Amino acid sequence: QQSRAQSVAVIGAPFSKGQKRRGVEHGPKFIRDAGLLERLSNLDCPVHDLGDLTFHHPEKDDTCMQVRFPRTVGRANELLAGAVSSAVGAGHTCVMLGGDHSLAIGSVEGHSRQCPDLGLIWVDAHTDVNTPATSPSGNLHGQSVAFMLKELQDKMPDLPGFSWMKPFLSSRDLVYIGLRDVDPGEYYILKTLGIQYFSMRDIDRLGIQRVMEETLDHLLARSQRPLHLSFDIDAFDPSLAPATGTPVNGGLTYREGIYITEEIHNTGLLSAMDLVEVNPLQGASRAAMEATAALAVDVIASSLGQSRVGSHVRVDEIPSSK
Ligand code: 4U7
Ligand code: MN
Ligand code: MN
Ligand code: MN
Repeated sequence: QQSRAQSVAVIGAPFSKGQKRRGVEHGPKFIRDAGLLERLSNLDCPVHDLGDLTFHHPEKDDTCMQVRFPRTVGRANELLAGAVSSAVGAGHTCVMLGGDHSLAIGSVEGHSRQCPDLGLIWVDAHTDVNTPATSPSGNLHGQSVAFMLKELQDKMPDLPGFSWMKPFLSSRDLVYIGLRDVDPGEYYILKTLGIQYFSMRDIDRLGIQRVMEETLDHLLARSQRPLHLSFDIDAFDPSLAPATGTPVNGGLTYREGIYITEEIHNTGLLSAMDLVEVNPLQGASRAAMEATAALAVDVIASSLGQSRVGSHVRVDEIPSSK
């Protein structure tokens, strides 16, 4: 196990215009209220809370090629990309609290400005690789990866709000884990680009240990490189993470989710991460909401080194009771 006392920067992104349900903009406050900073203070690294970004929503933002709120989402991601780039440039491991998953566009783009060779691990029930033309919903949180991939460049229209960026990631630099709801157009893209993925069925067959071995082997076998983890809370089973906008049955167990993040931490290469799609207003009860937020805190803490056997907190002796 690696142990480097890298500093951590937390950036809140209270934003919801990549999808239709209200509430996901309260994610950052909700995850902080569940004790995130206190938990991270137990790890052996300094933590800087950079607060929440303030997004300015244009007054008029008409749908363009079926895409909803292109200018609002584009500009929000431009702002986020700058913030993530500065945090990583300053030497921090950057933690972005969403907000909906369209925010990964800015988070990963900003990270890649500092680390052009990064590898991306996308933990999600969904592939989020629809293009505007394949999207069944028009929601940008289901299209984030399509904006990143160089191989899809000629399938992407020039949308208002997105002129600040261009595709920066190759399909071989991406691995999906947890898939179980993939649209027809997305499946075609997955197959034709040969993207590495592990669906819930693959996890059933191989076990999570083998899945992580193959994931890290795929991204790191040729050379060590910075990793970006984009974790959509809906990767977990809805019984564990009910407070989210697009739950899908048959998701990750608690132990599978935490094993994924422990293995990523143990590479010593995690350089930025996202925790997105926590929507407190989608929880059926207060308890459901709080369980989802507590799970998000566990995912982040575990990605940053919290260990199930407690080896991240040091004790030097057994206190004497004599
Ligand atoms: B999330 C969907 F059609 N594929 O494109 C779409 F099923 O960030 C869902 O993973 C996308 O939560 C879910 O709208 C986006 C739909
Ligand atoms: Mn460690
Ligand atoms: Mn997602
Ligand atoms: Mn999802």
